[in-house]
Amino acid sequence: KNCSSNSRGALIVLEGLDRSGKSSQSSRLVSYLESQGHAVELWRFPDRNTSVGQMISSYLSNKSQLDDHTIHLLFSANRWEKRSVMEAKLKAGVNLIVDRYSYSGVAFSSAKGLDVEWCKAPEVGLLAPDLVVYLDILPEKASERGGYGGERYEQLEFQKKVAHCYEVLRDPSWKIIDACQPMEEVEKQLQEIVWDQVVACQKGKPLFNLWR
Ligand code: FDM
Ligand code: MG
Repeated sequence: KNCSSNSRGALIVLEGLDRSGKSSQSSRLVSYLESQGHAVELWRFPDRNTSVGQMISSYLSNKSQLDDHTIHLLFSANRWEKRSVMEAKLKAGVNLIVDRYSYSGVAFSSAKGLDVEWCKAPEVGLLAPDLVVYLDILPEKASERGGYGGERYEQLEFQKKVAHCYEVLRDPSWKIIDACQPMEEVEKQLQEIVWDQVVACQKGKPLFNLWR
C-alpha cells in the first residue's frame, strides 16, 4: 500500500472574540505556509459571498431581523454549502486556514441563551478541524483595540457572554495563544503549532467529522 495516497491538507481553525486578531493572524499564517512551499488557502465563516452568506451579512449589519434559531441555522447552512469543496481541497493536499467555524456558531448563539446541545446538532457531520487555535483576549482588552466595526455582536457586554461560552466549549485539544502578546510573538507561536499538524496530515492522519 502506498502510504502517500492518504496524504492531505490540514484543516486549521482560528477562533476568538471579535478584535482578537484572527483575521490578521490567519493571513500571516497563510503567507508563511506559502513561503514554505505548502499549498494553502485562507477561508472564513461566515462566507458572505453565497446567497445564504448575504442573508447573514444583512442580519449582522442590522439591515434585517431574524429569529435567533433561524440565524443559527443559516450560519450552519453556510458551512454545509462549503463542506464538499472543503473536503475536496483537503484531499487534493491543500491546507485550509479557516477564520471562525462551528465553535463561533455555538458560542455566539448560546451566548444569546440558546441551548448548547441544540446549537451543536446542525454542525454534526461537518468536517472536524485537525486543530483549533483560540486567540485568547479579555473582552475589555479586545474592545480597546481601535473599537468595534458596529456589527450586531460587536458590543462589550455581549462579547463577555461569548467569552464565557467559548470557555464552556473549549476542550483539552485546543491550543490557546495569549492574543495580548506582540503580533510577531503570536505569529511565531501559531506557526510552530500549525507546523506539526501540516506534517501529520501529509503523513495521512485521518479526517473526522464533528462533533467529537
Ligand atoms: N458568527 C460567526 C456567528 O454568530 N455564528 C457563526 O457560525 C459564525 C461563523 O458572526 F460576530 C458571528 C461572529 C461575528 C460575526 O464574523 C461575523 P466576522 O468574523 O466578524 O466576519
Ligand atoms: Mg467581526
